[in-house]
Amino acid sequence: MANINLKQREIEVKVVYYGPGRCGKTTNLEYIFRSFRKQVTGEMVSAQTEGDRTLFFDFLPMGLGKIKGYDVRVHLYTVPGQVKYSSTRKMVLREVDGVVFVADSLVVRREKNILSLKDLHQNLKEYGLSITKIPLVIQHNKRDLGEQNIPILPLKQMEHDLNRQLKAPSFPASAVKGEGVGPTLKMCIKLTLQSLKKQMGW
Ligand SMILES: Nc1nc2c(ncn2[C@@H]2O[C@H](COP(=O)(O)OP(=O)(O)OP(=O)(O)O)[C@@H](O)[C@H]2O)c(=O)[nH]1
Ligand SMILES: [Mg+2]
Repeated sequence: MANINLKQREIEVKVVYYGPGRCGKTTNLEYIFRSFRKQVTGEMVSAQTEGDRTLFFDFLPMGLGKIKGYDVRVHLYTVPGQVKYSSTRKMVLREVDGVVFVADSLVVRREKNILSLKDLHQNLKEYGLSITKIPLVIQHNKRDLGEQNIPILPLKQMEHDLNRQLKAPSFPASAVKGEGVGPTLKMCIKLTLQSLKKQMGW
């Protein structure tokens, strides 16, 4: 449930970018930081990194203006995708309101995508949340690699692997080019706010 401050009339929702190591979560946030200047309300914080690997999390605050007199803020986070940071991933997911699952289109990452989605499912469950109920968007990232003749998974295959039961809204993307990043974020925010309104009885 979102963090609601009745006195100050502020609502804070948390959106987490989840997915296997190197799928492009941090790259999504970097693009959002550069491209949504109007909505971004502070610096992007990358808490502990090693090269381009996230060891803890990335954080980016955004403001969406007012809804029903409440100042609505969205906090974007990424988890560290590497398998060994399991407990940090779970911690970042605490009190999550919406999730973007970033899948890697590389053929060699097929199994990693599936395992990471299972890990998300399990971690949500441990917080009493359901992957079928939480606002969720799936992003099939790195589509640009196909143009360089690097083997990528057909979208149909990725949808079958990851989304045949969930049937979440999904977007092809290239986070390095910024393609599909905005639509992914906007859809996740839309679903998250819909769910918030429902919870608030609005
Ligand atoms: N070609 C291509 N490369 C990408 C894309 N998105 C990310 N990358 C590259 O993939 C590498 C990993 O990207 P990150 O954004 O750091 O991945 P991450 O998901 O944050 O990884 P962890 O922090 O380890 O979980 C970087 O070298 C990125 O430049 C994309 O859409 N296309
Ligand atoms: Mg990262």
